[in-house]
Amino acid sequence: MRAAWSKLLRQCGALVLLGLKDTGLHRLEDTGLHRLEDTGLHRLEDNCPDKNTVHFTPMAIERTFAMVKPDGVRRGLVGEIISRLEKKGFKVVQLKMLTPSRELVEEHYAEHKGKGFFAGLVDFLSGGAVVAMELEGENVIAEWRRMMGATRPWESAPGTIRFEFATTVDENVAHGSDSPDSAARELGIWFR
Ligand code: RTP
Ligand code: MG
Repeated sequence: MRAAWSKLLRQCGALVLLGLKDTGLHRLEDTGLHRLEDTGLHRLEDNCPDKNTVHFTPMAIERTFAMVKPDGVRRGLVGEIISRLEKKGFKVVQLKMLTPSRELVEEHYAEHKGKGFFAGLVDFLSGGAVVAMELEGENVIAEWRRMMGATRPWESAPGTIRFEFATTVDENVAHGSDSPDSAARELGIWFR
């Protein structure tokens, strides 16, 4: 906390202290809270736009559904992928290995029903063991998608999972929910 304060003061100067009083937060020591996290406010904005107010971004602790697809399991990438998640600071709160039924995969990918690649996608996903996970962390829905990289591996950014470990769109190693609604829906399907 002190480090964050002094970094902010270095960046924004003493005027920030006036702004702090205006927020009612004043000095953190006076509140009996010792960590920024305890306030429910997190991440000091770096830009200090008006020099009179301290801007906070509220924490967004989310949960999402993640999966290592059959190609990832077959190729022994489960440890690598979980390791990346843990090093990033995300928590694996539920995990199971299973070979999903066609029905489960069809429900999971319901939005793609009718598309040309749907049958092949269902064959592939139900054709081997997968590792299904519930993840928790700050902005984990979008961040896990960013860690995976673009759907088509050749469009994914260097360093992402799909860039590092995949070459085809059909077998792209990992899955992540694409929105809060998808995360709730998919967690309900896989961990009901
Ligand atoms: P995922 O759901 O598996 O995390 O992948 P995503 O959101 O990045 O991509 P999405 O559009 O949801 O597509 C689901 C999976 O379908 C396969 N796909 N094939 N041949 C094609 O044009 C095509 N488009 C999509 C991919 O395996 C993709 O991950
Ligand atoms: Mg998707």
